[in-house]
Amino acid sequence: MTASALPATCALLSGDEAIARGAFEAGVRVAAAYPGTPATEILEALVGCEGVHAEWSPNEKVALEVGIGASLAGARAIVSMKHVGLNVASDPLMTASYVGVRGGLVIVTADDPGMFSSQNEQDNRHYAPFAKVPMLEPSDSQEAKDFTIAAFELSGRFDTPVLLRITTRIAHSNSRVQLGERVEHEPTGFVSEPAKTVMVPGNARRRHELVEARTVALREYAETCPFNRIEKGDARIGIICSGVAYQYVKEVRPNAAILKLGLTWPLPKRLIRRFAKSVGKLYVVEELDPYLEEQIRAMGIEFAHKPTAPRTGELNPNAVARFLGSRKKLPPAAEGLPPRPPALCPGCGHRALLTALKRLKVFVSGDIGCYTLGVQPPLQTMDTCICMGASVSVAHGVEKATGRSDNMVAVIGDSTFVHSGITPLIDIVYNKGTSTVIILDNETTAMTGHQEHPATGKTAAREPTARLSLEDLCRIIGVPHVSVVDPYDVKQTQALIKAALDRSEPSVIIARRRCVLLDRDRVRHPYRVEAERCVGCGVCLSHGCPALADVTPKGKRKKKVQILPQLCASCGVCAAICPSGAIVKGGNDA
Ligand SMILES: Cc1ncc(C[n+]2csc(CCOP(=O)(O)OP(=O)(O)O)c2C)c(N)n1
Repeated sequence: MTASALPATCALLSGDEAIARGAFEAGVRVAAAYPGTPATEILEALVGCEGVHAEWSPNEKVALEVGIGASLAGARAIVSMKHVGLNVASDPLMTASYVGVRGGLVIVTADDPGMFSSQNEQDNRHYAPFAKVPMLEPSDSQEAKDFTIAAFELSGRFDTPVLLRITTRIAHSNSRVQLGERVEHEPTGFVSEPAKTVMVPGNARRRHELVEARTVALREYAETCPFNRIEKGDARIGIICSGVAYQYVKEVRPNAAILKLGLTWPLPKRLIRRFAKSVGKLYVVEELDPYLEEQIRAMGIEFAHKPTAPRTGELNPNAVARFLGSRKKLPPAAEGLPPRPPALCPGCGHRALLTALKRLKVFVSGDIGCYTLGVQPPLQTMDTCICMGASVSVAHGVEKATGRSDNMVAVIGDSTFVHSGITPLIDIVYNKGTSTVIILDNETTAMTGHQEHPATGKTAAREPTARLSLEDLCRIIGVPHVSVVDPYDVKQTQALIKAALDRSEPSVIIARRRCVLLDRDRVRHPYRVEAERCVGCGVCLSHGCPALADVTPKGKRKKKVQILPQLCASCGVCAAICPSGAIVKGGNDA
């Protein structure tokens, strides 16, 4: 069914959009997030909704604290982030569990099995028992909306933040959703109640007891929660599942008896026992960790399968069929498509900067953003990448271990710097480090789809606001050498980096070049190769620009390069690095 054929009360929504819709209908007042695939679209869908303040916070910890504040003022609040974002927000999460809520607080964690765009594939279901907060897991967009509304109700009823856990497939798959009206929830206003909201040990001890009592109440609720349901079927096989795994099970074993869990913490133990007793062979199908499996085994229930389900990567119907011993072979989702690894765009300022670093032959303490693609050939200029902000502190650690900072730079994007690069820079200055930090300022959060951040001077709604000056910030931190350079000027960039590396004081270089995708309408003057001057050295290919095609005839050593005018962004970086001056502006060499 196409979107246009849907009745007016229905819409074809992605899981992310459905969560946003659910929050809207539930009367949410405050939505805060930091971008991160696959959660980004939740906040984006809430921007501009009447009655909702939707903001990009500088990072996930701040976003959650904003949500806590809003909830304590009696408003409903939603906070969304990708799985690793919850690590950043885990400090407030653990204590928010003690404090509870006044409005209602829903925290969306969007996990990324298969790591389509993440640095790890941690299974955030573990956060629910860890923080002792209830967790709901929708299996499609309708449930994403319904569970969001239910999450707000649970939050208020049990005085707890509620975790709504989705995965990439749920976040980005579209399905039909029945729409409802918004129900307003007027904020009550903030009232002082230190025993609930000031977590000094004396208060926290009492609140911890309440958390334990809440867990007992939630366990009881889980037994009758309408989102945990048995689907009767051929009882020779019984399958326990949740989230996207439910969809795969339905595809592979449509007639099996199923226990579909929507509330996956705490688990409905009596319901699980009842189901286990009622079926022949019992299976649990889940993605990533044996989260359900271990809890159910701990209840003394055995499964027909050994613990051999794939523990890495994304599930799919064929993997589930194999696991359940089904001979059913389903067509793979995509067959025969050529692999298309992500690449830096032609004209990307990051490539220019990384080219300068490659020529200087320095180690690069890397970070997370488009520039991480510098790890791929032919650039291969990235030596570490751990988590957001780590480039700066890792470089400092290397310096303190080796006594050298002249052979390594830290590179970090503007959004990532604001997210978590500022404190490690303070650390360098405070602890007498001498590292060189390069902020790759493309004036946006490009990797996740061009979201605004404090240094772009625009809010989530693209309204003008105070613009954080990165250079002023670095100076005020106490960095003695702060400079700004256009990375397209490869020579000057190289000279600045060289000077910074030679110094025995910390330096920050801001390599500022607006993301090319933000300026698609810019007039371009494509470059071309002058065949007479080209010596065929292939140096121009070493920076990996997709606009440069290697058209060397088979068997020839001398390189022949062609610049594709339709791709050339006229940044001039290839011309700058060409040792024979064979690349010139103007025209088409095709
Ligand atoms: C804790 C955490 N939150 C969010 C993300 C998702 N993410 C990856 S890179 C990035 C920011 C990229 O922006 P920037 O640093 O400006 O670099 P650019 O992509 O623009 O080059 C984000 C939000 C993440 N990997 N980890």
